[in-house]
Amino acid sequence: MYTQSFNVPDSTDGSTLKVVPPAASAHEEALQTQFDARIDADGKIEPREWMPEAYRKTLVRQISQHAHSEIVGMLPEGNWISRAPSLKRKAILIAKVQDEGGHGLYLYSAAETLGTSRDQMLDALHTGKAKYSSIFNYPTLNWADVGVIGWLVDGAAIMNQIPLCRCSYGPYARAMIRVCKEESFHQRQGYEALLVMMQGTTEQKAMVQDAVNRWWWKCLAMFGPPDADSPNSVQGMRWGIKRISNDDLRQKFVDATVPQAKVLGVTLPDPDLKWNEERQAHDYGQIDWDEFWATVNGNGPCNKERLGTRVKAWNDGAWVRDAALAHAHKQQARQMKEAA
Ligand code: FAQ
Repeated sequence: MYTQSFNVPDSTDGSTLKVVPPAASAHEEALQTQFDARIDADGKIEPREWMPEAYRKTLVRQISQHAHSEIVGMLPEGNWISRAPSLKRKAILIAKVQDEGGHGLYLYSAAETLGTSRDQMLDALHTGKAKYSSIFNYPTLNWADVGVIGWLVDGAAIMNQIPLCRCSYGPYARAMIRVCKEESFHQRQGYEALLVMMQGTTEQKAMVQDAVNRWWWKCLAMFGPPDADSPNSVQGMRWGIKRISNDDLRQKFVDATVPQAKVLGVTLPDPDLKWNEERQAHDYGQIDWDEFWATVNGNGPCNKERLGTRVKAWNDGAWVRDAALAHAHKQQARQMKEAA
């Protein structure tokens, strides 16, 4: 399983050079030098400190996409709360989905420290301008999908997120520590639910295998495009935002998951999956990147449904926001009257 103890060192081949665009004035140049030195020393950048505009924009993009993924990610599993097979599983699932909502809130708060409001970020999500993880645009067809999301989707999410606990932007790094602890628990609960099903009837075992077949390749694609086609990676790594490349994380996920699949008793749906003695890693087959990009660009099986549900939730909640604002205004007016 993945825990906080999973970590790998940064590259030692000199590729961590933090190159940034040229500064506009002598003053800015000095600030830029300070910023570069902090990044090179693996220090943290905090909200009120000077940072290059491109660094700020990259962080808002990544953290807001991450926050959107968490709240859209509540939907596929949320569909099963009313159909959970027992009270115990229902209570666990409610708590898990609620945790994902909480992750969204920490992440929106971290992104707000960069000067973009939550309303702006949500507007970008609702109007289809902002991305969220491709993985949440696929349907959850049977109860085993809930276990497989915990095992594989949360497993992939942790693999990607543990290095983010060392991200150079302080609020994002600190938010990720708690998120990873909770995701690690989610991953274990998904695996445990599947272990139970795999000790059950032939039909239950078939449900687990079917869910694994449908989610495996989508989980590999979650890590993002191959390094050679990843436009944001080089700069993200130079700035200490990203610590490990998309392909390297994908490989670590494959290598960690193969023995888990064996214990569970399922087959990972890839005839090319095999141990490579020379690389000391598993070889695996071709990911369907056309399908990935179609999904990222809004044409996956559930994109419209997911976005529609989020927009409806936002509209339905308008009266709560209005009431909270009206209450805050009343309190402020009362305080001003008392102070006068
Ligand atoms: N889906 O140049 P790169 C979770 C986009 S949380 C959609 O490699 P970057 C918890 C990418 O944004 C899961 N779009 O980009 C949970 C970029 O587009 P842009 C989310 C994707 O930023 C579990 C373009 O492709 N986790 O699961 C995807 O360097 C269970 C080029 O890509 C995070 O967000 C994708 N899969 O690396 C909840 C972690 N991959 O923005 C409920 C933080 C790439 O230029 C239930 N984010 N794209 O228009 C990251 O680590 C990075 O942003 C990556 C992408 C690795 C996702």
